[in-house]
Amino acid sequence: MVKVGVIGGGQLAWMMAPAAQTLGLELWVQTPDLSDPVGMAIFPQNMILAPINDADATAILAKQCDVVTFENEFVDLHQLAPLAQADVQFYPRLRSLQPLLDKYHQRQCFQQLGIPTPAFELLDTGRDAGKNMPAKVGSPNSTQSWAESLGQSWEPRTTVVSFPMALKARRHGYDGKGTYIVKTAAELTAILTSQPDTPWLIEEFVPFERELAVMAARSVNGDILVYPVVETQQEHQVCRRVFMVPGWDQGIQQQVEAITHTLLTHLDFVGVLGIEFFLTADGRVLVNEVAPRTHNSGHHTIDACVTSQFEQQLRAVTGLPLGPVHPTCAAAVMVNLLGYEESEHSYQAQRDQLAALPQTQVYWYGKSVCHPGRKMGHVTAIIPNNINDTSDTNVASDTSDTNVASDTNDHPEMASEESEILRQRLVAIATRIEQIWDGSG
Ligand code: AIR
Repeated sequence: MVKVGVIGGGQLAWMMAPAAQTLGLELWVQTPDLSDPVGMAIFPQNMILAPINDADATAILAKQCDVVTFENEFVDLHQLAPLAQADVQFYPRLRSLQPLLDKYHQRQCFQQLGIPTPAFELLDTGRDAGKNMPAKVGSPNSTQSWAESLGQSWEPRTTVVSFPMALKARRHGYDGKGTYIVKTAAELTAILTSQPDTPWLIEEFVPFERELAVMAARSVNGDILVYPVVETQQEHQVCRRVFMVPGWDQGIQQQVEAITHTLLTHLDFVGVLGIEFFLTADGRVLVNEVAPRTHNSGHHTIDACVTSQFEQQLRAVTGLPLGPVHPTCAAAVMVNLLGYEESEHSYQAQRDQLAALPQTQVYWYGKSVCHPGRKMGHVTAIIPNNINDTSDTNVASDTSDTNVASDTNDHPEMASEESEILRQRLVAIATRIEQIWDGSG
């Protein structure tokens, strides 16, 4: 039996477990805690309990496995390099990950490849390279603290990026952590002061029409498959909803496909990769970020596409042929169950109510603690291929007077009226799911 090691044991690893079973693979996972989500799906003896960036633990994991893959970016490539030299097979390869783990390096990579991306630069606060504190911090001659001087006089040192801007931690940012939309020098100062050791990147704020995403996979022999383009909606920089609706304008589809092929081929990537895009009012597609792993923008593929992103990842890294990526339904929506309070509740009543909705699957990650914005689970609802089957209409009509009304703007990027109707049905379903989850109805 082929054994696959996964570095990381969160929800993404957890959702790989059923796919591993389908493919007859054995899963091993390196994760800090027995109670991490993957612990619900694999035997404790298949868990190496250690921090994600502990390369000694990865060596132990690798000894058990034929191939090692990833479910997050929090690894230390320098530490892993000797393992790769000693013939541990990492997929994606470490050299494919190298340009992607640091958001500044990602942007440079896009630029070199001619892939459109927002203007960006390093945040130059006059510090020594690689450090975030300015050279003069604590200097006895200085009457102002660094933060004060920054707040009063800070200006970007080049003209590339100005306020409003996106401020991003170069590494370890995810699910809204480490990303801020900053409008003033005072806001910037407050953030930098609270996180003095973080290296930052700043980017032009793009007034996008919509955010799009795509999942794609590349096999060991270089085959590439691209899943249908989805629309994503974020709240406080955390993904909240993902819509899979057919009928995107052909020009958009082509730009997305071209970017995806360029990137996967250039990186000699093996595995699944997620790309997030901004769609501008004039129909241009800019790459926002790339995740070299399965991604929240692909959770719907479990219920709405022939091959889930999790099965695809395992197929790619074990040298199996990629599975078909086309939809099995007319349209789908994925809604994240984002924590809205500090608690240790299991939210059983809400989960039961969500599970009773038609054409709906609930995924609960089993996290013991809930924090605001934390991804506790997700729900996927589909509209079946027979779109006249309106068994979800009771949901739609329940909510017709709420958020739906605020989301009826024209949607010119959609090729047909039918697509727009499907999207509106999904918006109604998503609204109902959110009302049940956080009691906002
Ligand atoms: N993850 C990794 N990068 C981005 C995300 N969302 C997933 C992985 C990781 C988990 O989120 O599955 O293990 C961590 O979630 P949390 O809630 O513990 O921070």
